[in-house]
Amino acid sequence: MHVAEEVRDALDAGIPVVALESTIISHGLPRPRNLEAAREFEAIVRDAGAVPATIAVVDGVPRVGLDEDALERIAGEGVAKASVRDLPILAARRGTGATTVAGTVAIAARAGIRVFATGGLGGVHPGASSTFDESADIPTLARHPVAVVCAGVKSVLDVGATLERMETLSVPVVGWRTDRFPMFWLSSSPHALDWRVDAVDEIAAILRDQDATGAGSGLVVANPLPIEQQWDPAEHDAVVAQATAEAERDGIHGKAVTPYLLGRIVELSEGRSLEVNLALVRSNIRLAAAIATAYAGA
Ligand code: PSU
Ligand code: MN
Repeated sequence: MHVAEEVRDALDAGIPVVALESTIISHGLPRPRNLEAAREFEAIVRDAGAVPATIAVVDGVPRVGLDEDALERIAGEGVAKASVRDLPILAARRGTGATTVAGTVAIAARAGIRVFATGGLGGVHPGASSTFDESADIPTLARHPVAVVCAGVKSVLDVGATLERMETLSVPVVGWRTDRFPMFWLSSSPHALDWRVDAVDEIAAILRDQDATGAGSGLVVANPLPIEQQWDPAEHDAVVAQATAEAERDGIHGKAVTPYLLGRIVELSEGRSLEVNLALVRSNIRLAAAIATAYAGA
C-alpha cells in the first residue's frame, strides 16, 4: 500500500483527512465530467481545511492519495471496478482498479482514515431474494471502522431491505438533520430512521466511543440534499423505472448493474440526474470534512 506523503503527514499530525472513492470517477460519472469532478471533490476537502485521500489501485498498488497522473488514469478507459474481493487479484497481476465504497473502506481502514465521503452506498437490489444481488458495501462497513457520509442509498435499490441488512449486520445509521433516510437523488423517503444527529461534535463523539469500545464497525451518516436541490420526483420515478426495466431486458448482472443503471439514468434524464448527483457528492464531502475536523480536534 502507498500512502501519499501529504496524507501520511496529516494522519501523523492529527490534521483531518477525508477519504474519497474512485469508482464514482471511473464508472459512476460520464467522461470528461468525471476528471473535472474528481479534482473538484479534492478541492472541496482542501477548502474545508482537511486533506483529501482519493483511493484507487494503480499498477497493483493500493494508493491512498492520488497525484494528477493517477487521477487521470482512473478517469480514463479500461479501469476495473474494484471491490474488496478484487484487491488481491489486482495486486497479483499489477492491475489498475477504481475502488467502490467497499474497496475504499477496506483500504482507508488499513491507512487509519476514519472519515469517508461518497455519493450513495450500494445495497440490496430489488429481487435480491432470488438474485442475491446485494452490494459488498454493507457487509464491508460492518467490518471496518470507517464513517461514510452519503446521501443514503441509490433509489434504484430496495431501500427498506438495505436498511434491514444494516440492522442485521450492526452497521449504525444516523440521519444528518433528518428523521428520514434519503434516497440519493431524492431528499427523503418513507423510511424513518432511529437516530437523528444535528451537530458534528456528536458524530465525533460516536466515533470516539467506537474507538474506545473497539466496536470495529463503520457508521453511515445519511445526508439529504436540501429539498430545493433534489431531482424532480416524477421524472425520477419514470426514469428509474425505465432504466431498471432496460437492465433486466438486457440481462445485465453482477458488478455491471450499478454502472449500467447510473449511465442510463444520466442519458434518459438528459443530464439532470447528473447535476443532482454531483451536488449531493459535494454536500457529502463538506459534511465529511466538518466531521473529520471535529474528530481530529478531540
Ligand atoms: N455513488 C455514486 N456513484 C457511484 C457509486 C456510488 O454517486 O458510482 C458506486 C460506489 O462505488 C458504490 C458502487 O460502492 O457504486 C456500488 O456498486 P455495487 O452495487 O456493484 O456494489
Ligand atoms: Mn451487485
